[in-house]
Amino acid sequence: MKKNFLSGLALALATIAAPLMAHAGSLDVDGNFADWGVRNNSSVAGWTPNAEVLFTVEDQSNANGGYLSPGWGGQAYDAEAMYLTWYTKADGQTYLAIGMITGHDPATATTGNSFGRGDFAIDFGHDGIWDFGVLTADRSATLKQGDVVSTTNSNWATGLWSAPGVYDPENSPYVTHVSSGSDVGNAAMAISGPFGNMGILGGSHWFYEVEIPVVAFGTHWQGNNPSESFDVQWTMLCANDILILDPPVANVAEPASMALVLGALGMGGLVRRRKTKT
Ligand SMILES: [Ca+2]
Ligand SMILES: [Ca+2]
Ligand SMILES: [Ca+2]
Ligand SMILES: [Ca+2]
Repeated sequence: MKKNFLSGLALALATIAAPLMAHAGSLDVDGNFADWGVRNNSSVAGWTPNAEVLFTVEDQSNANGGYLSPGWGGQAYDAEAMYLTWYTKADGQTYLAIGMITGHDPATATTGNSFGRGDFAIDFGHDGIWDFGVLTADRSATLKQGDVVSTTNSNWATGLWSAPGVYDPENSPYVTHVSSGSDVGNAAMAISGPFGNMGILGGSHWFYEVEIPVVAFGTHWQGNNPSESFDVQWTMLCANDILILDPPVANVAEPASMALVLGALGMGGLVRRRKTKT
């Protein structure tokens, strides 16, 4: 009897765990995107990740005079694709994972007419205020690569453009890298070496892979799922090209899945009880 109940409970727990993990199996932060389902196989389909991953693709090239929006630079400044998922690990901690592919060499120095890599920016609540930065490079004596930094917009440097095609660094609204703010956590981060065969437009590409413990987001993230909508942005220090991913919270499958699972669990309990009677 007791054994039957325990094996039934284990089965039910496995059923509950399955949809959470299926929504987003945990990833290896190793700079390799195979675990996201992305492939560099010289096809358009290669950009498309596993079904549960939210993503945006904006692959451009040196065509159109290298115009990217809001600036220029062709493949060398092309922000190409962003991927997003979140998952809860066995230790109960939930993580937000970001993947990003760009034609911008992470080793690009900021000097003269060249501009280095920027930070990931997160705006919870869609209010135009960038609440967190995830640093892709050391920005000060205390704010280092991998730090999650609580910010307001005044903590951010901005790019060269005030609007698409309008060179006006004094009035740029496009945030690029964190200059100051409060260190509130540590993300795991890996940046790949160069690779080819991504999509059909050619060029070299690099992959950024980031995993952020959501406890760093404080009240902006409660439990296993985000408690409000948010944007994730990445660009380089000139903001020649900008990727923004806006994951609609309505897309989050967990509440519906959990309802189904809990329903199934209830039914499982009924079946178990009937079996016990007979
Ligand atoms: Ca990986
Ligand atoms: Ca490209
Ligand atoms: Ca682009
Ligand atoms: Ca905000």
